[in-house]
Amino acid sequence: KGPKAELEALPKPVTLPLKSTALVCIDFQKDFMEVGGFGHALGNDVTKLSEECLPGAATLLAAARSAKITVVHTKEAHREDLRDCCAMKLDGPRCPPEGKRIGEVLVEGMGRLLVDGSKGNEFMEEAKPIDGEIVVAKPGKGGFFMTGLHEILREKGISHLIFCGVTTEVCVNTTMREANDRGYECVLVADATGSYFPQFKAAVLEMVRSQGGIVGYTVEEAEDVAKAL
Ligand code: C5J
Repeated sequence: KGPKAELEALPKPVTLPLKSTALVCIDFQKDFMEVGGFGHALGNDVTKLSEECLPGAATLLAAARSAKITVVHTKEAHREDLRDCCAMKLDGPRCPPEGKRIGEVLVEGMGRLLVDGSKGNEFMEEAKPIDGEIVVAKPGKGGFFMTGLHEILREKGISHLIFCGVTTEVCVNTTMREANDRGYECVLVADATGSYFPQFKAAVLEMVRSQGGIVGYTVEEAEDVAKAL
């Protein structure tokens, strides 16, 4: 019942019932997309990410807002006292030369790495939430871990998720797999997701849609999703 969107997805077409579809924007934060953030602290070239996926994300957001579908934004964020950051994560990925860890400052003006409320933890302008949209702060890579996201989506009767965000092989892939296990139909939009590693992004897209859509579906262009909505 109600309006539906038909998507030319891979490995097969998918039908999205709009009332029960949500757009999920994963971690479009300065921490991953700007110099001085967490992605930079891990030794990545963060400069290409915005160009790669923000125009696509903005297209999806505009389409979702005009179709009035549910919009969710996640952010990877820790509390100021880091009590929600386990020792493994705190001591784990650190890269030379600075070797900064979560909660430390890499570049003045960006604030503490991955800490809620710091400049670097803010959303990118092009993918900022607006009033009425759901914002979920997550201490892990997956959007469902310690967040209540499943309960929020269930209460709204959501069954289908359109995914965009960064980075493709870390938080986007993890969240999609969590969603798949919880029974959501998942669609990943290729030009609205970004990775520091093109080969990892390509591998995720291929993995997701392999074996008849083992973790979900993929669509190449946000514009095609926008037209369908
Ligand atoms: C990472 C993310 N890469 N949002 N987080 O640590 O993908």
